[in-house]
Amino acid sequence: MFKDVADRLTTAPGDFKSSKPVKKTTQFRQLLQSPELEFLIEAHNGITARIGEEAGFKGLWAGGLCMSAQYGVRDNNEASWTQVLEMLDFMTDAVQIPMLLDGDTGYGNFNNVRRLVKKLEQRDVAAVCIEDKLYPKTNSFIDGNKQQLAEIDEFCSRIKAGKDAQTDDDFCLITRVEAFIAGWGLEEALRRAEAYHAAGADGILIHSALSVPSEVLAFKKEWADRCPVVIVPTKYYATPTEQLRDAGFSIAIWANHMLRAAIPAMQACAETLYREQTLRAVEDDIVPVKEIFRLQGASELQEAEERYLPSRTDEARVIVLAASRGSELGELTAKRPKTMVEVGGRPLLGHIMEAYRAAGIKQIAAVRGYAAHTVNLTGLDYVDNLEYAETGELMSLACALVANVDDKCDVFVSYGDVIFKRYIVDSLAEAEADIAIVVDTEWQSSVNRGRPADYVSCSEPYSRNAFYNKVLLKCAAETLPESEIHGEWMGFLKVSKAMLPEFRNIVTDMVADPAHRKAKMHHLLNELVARGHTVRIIYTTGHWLDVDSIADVLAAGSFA
Ligand code: SPV
Ligand code: MG
Repeated sequence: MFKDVADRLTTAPGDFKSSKPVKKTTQFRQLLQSPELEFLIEAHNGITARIGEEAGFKGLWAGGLCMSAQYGVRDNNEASWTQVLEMLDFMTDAVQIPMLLDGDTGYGNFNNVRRLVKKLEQRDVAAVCIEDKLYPKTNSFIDGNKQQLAEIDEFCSRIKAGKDAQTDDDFCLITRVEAFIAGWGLEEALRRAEAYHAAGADGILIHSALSVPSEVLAFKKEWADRCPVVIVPTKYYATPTEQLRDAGFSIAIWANHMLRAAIPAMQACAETLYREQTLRAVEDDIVPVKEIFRLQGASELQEAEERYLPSRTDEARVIVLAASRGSELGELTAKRPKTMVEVGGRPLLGHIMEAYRAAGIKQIAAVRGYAAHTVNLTGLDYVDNLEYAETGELMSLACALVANVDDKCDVFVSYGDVIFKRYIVDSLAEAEADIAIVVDTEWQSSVNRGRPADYVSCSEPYSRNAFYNKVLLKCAAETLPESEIHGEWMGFLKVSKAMLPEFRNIVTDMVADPAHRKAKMHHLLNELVARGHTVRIIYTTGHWLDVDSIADVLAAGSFA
């Protein structure tokens, strides 16, 4: 029967899809009733639970001593039982193996025990151990002989109430006999164990503070196999495990060893760092950060993100046309191109990069020209248009398309002097079209201010139905009769990966013609339409800003 438990699936923490092959309560009952000596390792939080499971343990002991110690308080019920429950939640979530809670005295009388059992079942805790002392208890290794034991009848009422409260037949209630700890001897220990067994306990934990196993061995000899007997060999640690095995104990609990192992490691690290004031002094003695990530199950989350998040990271890349100086900004662009002019403490190009990243697109290439060496933000790829002084935007686009012939993802194009909100990218990304552009319906303000802009005429003006009707571009120009204008193009263009090879051919074709060396992007749009391609219009309103003047730079600060 035990093989089933050993063969259980172990899964990464945070793995929501994993099924639970064997209920934790059933796993624990199998451990308790196994003819072999089984072992539980102490755990006091999610990560120690995970480490214990990874080491191969088939079960965990959520010990009161270490749980309270990790909170920095004493093992005297200073941590409330609900604070313990909260931690148990993290621990059971982190592992597939069962956990036995050290439930101290049951945190009160019979009524507290039945509520405890109910809550433990809800939290997937497989079993609880309660000890025959009074609330608030104290640790068994502190002044044991001053410890007051519970009345047998009263303690039995806690056991009965706990057993009656469980809804899962496999949930186990272990009772801990503290007679040796309190100095009452073997006879009292046996008398109590008998009463607890009769009250319904699934097992007896017989505890001893001696450095030799004489008390627990004597108990086991008399008790024989009336029910499984659990031990905590903390003080009689030198006892050969064979001796415990031969005596027929059911489970040995290594009750505080994770915390005790961690303490000297943490002390050494803290003392060294305090003294040396450099991380080099400890780096070789500690795990890399990625080991923490591994134990947390970070890779599972990354996989889930790929499954669930609408990430366009691998599906799109961006070309930012950023070669021109922008001489209209005067002194501001004497030593750097417009794309590197700072607004809100960061260059325009930095804002553009952030907006695309916020939309999940991380592959961004900027086409540099004027003062190329000053365009040096980290995290971007760069392509240089060496002829920037004699050519137009279309040549910059051609440079980028030729430099990257990987057509595995859609391409977004935008201008290096236009900042925008992520919403613009999202609406373009969602457009189901081989070629799409974003058009602002508030074109009138550009006309009124007499600013240069790319106006577009479309198959229909903006309306509530425009989205469903698939509006297409008719033409784009810097000047159009107002009666024909339906919007202003801000330079945002998306080309699908399917369309990309042909799109590249059209662009390279155009720039090969000397007449097109200074061509701008709207020339390309018209060429696409002339060649029979449909350019889908995505109408939006606002959420972007074109930096063409000093006044724009100031406005951009507040926009950003
Ligand atoms: C614990 O680990 O909290 C125990 C075992 O109850 S002992 O500390 O030995 O009492
Ligand atoms: Mg305890």
